[in-house]
Amino acid sequence: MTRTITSVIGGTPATGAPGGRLADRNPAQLDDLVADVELGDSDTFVAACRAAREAQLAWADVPAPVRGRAIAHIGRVVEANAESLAQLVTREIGKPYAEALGEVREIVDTCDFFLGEGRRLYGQTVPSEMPDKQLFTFRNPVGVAAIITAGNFPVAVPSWYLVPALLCGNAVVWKPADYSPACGEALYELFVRGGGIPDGVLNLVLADGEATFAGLSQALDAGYVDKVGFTGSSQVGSKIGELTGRHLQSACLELGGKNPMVVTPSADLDLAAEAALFSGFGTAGQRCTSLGTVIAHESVHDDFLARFDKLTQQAAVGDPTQAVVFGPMLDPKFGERFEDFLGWIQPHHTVLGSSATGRITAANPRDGFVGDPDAGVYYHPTIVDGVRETDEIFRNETFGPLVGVTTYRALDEAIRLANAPGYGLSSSIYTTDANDAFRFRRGISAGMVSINNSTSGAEAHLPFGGNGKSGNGSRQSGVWVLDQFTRWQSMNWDYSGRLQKAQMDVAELVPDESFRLPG
Ligand code: UN1
Repeated sequence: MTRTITSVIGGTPATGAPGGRLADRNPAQLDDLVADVELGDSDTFVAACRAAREAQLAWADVPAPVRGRAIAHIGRVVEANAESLAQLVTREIGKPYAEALGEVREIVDTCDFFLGEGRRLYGQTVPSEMPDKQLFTFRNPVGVAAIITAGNFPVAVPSWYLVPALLCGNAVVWKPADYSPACGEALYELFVRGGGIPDGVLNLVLADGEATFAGLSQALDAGYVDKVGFTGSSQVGSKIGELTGRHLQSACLELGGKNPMVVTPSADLDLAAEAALFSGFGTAGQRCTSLGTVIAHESVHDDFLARFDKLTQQAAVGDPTQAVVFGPMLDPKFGERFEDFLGWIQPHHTVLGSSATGRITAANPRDGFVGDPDAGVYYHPTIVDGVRETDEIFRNETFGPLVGVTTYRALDEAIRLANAPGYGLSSSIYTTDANDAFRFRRGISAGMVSINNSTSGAEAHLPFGGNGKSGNGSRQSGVWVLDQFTRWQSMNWDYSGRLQKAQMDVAELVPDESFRLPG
């Protein structure tokens, strides 16, 4: 069944396809047309921001506990639609169904966390330095939030923005990835209908990256946007940071990663290999938290690699509706780019993990492939051993099923290697030595650290985000994201009936500085 989907501005579909039409295909079965998409252009984006601006003040006047109830309703309606939403995620971006269900769960978890925040959105009462005066703090909504998200988590990661942004009283313009528009439309419907969100408070824009950037720039110039949230590549993230910086705004940026896993001599190697398989190849290596490089102590390198290779060779790859470790690339364009990354493999590398490298086809088969490889865009899992610090493969994110492996001698060297690519999203260490664990935590530049767990699988109520090329230090999830979608306002109230001047009219108790206890 193919549906036509469009942007929605102020509750009204924006038809006419000013940005052209797009055939949204199932990457596991390219002849399956998921949706016929009418794309918007930069004007569509601006119009959506204007509609959000018009709706925002009335939404901010809805009491926060009532907004919290809307979030509660959204959580329940997502739960009631979990299977169909997960099926759509699998169909549109090829995420294996079990994982897609987990992704839907992450929306529900996020709603469960924030529904109570509506009754809690605390400010403080603070003592004044003067009598008959009281100080207060309030959290105010920022205003209009423009949210631009990737399609590797087409519904969970957007919910990390939309849920707290709406809860805090902001109006939102959401632009999902151009390869996950159907998931975008479904989530939009669940939020608006399931939450009873008024027209204009949440707007959906389906557009390509260029039109979005131009529209965002115009909307910022027009003063329609107060906050930008972006999940995607470091390259586009830095352009968005530059643009918002010119408007004296700081965007919430969640960017790429080159996430390291250190395997120490005391590690449980079976556990480490299982984690490397899950975080290296789950979602075909297309999570921002995917494992980039294993940094194994030289004494356990061979043993670890043998186990990791065996698990990878045996892993079920293929049709994402079946029980597989990973399915196709999110979209054919990621397959094309992955071919470039495979070009970084050098003669000094040893390649393991599959019966071949490159695209899986009938002519370039993967042993045990589940389904018909020629129907979709599938790639062999690729382990590249012997990577060096100067290699492109070591230094850059390789969005796709590729994991590098290198060695170290002393933990300080492992930490240095782990930080060297300059990202800083997620990281992991396998050890049973508490000193190693804490030294690693202290030395690693990443925003997230796993001890005896993979680099993926962050829970929805801990701060999520990175440093360096992975982001500008903004954090999503839990109470920490409230600082992205509210601004602190301080208020002082003087009821003394006088002008009491701060710092000047302050009483002082006089100490006897010469006092000493009797010797
Ligand atoms: C992402 O890839 O953008 O920790 C987010 C994880 C998931 C979220 C990843 N819960 O892997």
